[in-house]
Amino acid sequence: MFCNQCEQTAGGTGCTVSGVCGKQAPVSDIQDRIIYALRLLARTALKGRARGIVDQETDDFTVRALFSTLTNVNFDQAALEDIAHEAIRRRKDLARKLGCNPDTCPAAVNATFEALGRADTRIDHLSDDPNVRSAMQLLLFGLKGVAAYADHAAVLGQRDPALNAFIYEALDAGMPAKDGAPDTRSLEDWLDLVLRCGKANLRAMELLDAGNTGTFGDPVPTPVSLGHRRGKAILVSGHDLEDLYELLKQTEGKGINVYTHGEMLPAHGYPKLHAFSHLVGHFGTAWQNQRKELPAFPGAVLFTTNCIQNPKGYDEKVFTSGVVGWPGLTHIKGRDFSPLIEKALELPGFDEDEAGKTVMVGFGRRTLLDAAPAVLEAVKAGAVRHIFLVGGCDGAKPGRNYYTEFVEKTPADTLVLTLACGKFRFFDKDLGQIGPFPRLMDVGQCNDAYAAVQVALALADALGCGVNDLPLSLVLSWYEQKAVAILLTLLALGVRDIRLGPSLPAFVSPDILALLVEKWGIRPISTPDEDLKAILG
Ligand code: SF4
Ligand code: SF3
Repeated sequence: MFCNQCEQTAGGTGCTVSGVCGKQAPVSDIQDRIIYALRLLARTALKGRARGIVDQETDDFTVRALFSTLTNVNFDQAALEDIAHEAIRRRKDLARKLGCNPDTCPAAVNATFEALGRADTRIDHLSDDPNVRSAMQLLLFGLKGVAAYADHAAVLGQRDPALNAFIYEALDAGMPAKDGAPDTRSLEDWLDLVLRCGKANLRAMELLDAGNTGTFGDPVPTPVSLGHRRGKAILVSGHDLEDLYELLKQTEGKGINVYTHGEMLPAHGYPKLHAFSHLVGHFGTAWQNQRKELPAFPGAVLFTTNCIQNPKGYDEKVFTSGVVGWPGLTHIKGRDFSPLIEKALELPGFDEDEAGKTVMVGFGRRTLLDAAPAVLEAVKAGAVRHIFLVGGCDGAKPGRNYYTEFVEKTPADTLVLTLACGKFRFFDKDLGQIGPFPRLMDVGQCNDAYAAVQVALALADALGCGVNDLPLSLVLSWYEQKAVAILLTLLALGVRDIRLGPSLPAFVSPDILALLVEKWGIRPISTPDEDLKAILG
């Protein structure tokens, strides 16, 4: 195996024996085969599109399949093999629709599971040129992030065939050879695709924003209890609001309280979800603490998306849904949560109420855009000196205390917007207020980077300046491939001077890094004091 797609990759270069995340070599290899099968499928799908054949089910399958290879999503070899077989089957079906024999025509050759196994699909073998290889990996990993958001959006009925066409184009570009001919793309061509991937991600996040707000309402500032209530309990982790909604409906009147975990915290801010009186609070912190925190949860647990870790020791109460998989766990199909509900009723639940702290969520796109004129006034009057966006993924490696310390040290005349699971380092801190605004505002999940972008664009518009001229600094933490996609979006929008940590991606070559520094002013985080001084002067 070789996998270097996330921030905790072994030795800062690549996992080769087994993944630091717990991914074993056979699972890594089958994920490589899936990517290769999707590249083949993409080529056939593009041929179909050129003839006006657009197959929405295959579009949906492709993003779901890509999502299944994202870090901490699916560790179940059998489930992944099914996905590879489905990619082969779908390619053959498309070839048939193109009017050719799927066993011989160029639109379907190599269409067997064994042929996939014979192909050299390792990501580190993509090119002999380290810079091209780096750009190809930036593209593939960014694409996985796009696929995750596109999958969530599709679940909520939001799709854009042009987005799927780009996903096919980018997958197809990564084929070792184009129908036998060597690839002639230059590094510039690859970098162009990389930036287009950033734009595609903006579209995917826009679709997801429309899906989430259109289905569950615009988030509004909402207090969330970190305590618990006496009674049976279910904990819901991941990003899939539709799963949470269906579960809330199915648990209504059953005497079960539902708690959010990890990236599900912002769900409380959505009116249609908040309306369920048995959605009572939030339990635990970020994904990397689940093995310490989940054993103490006295109910059943559902993972709707990343990040799942080995649930050894408490696996009998853990369930998966959507693209998530762990061998041996019960996987919920068709959103029938009966097995999860039965398990929750069997388990003891909490035996007493505990008030706990309260945190605020719900500073989503609409709320922030409505507040933008007042924020501008506060900036002009000098009450708000600077706005920081401190967000991104959390992770297990040391060095992430930087973000806690950074937020703690931000001066009292600055605002801190945050999003994604990196916020669990500081989400329960009381930073006080500036006028009507809490100094710390939770914008939402990682995909709500879309909201932050919209607010920044609106502020720049109102001030008649560019986003880079705003008193706004981005201090980001990355871990998995959705963060790669968001970073590419910011680069595609021309956002400069992003601080990135806790370490730089292993798949960025020194030359590409030099380009990122020269053209976008990207810099690694240093210390909170030094960075704050550099930003605020
Ligand atoms: Fe290693 Fe990360 Fe790949 Fe897991 S996802 S195998 S930790 S690089
Ligand atoms: Fe976190 Fe896994 Fe990235 Fe949506 S839950 S952000 S790491």
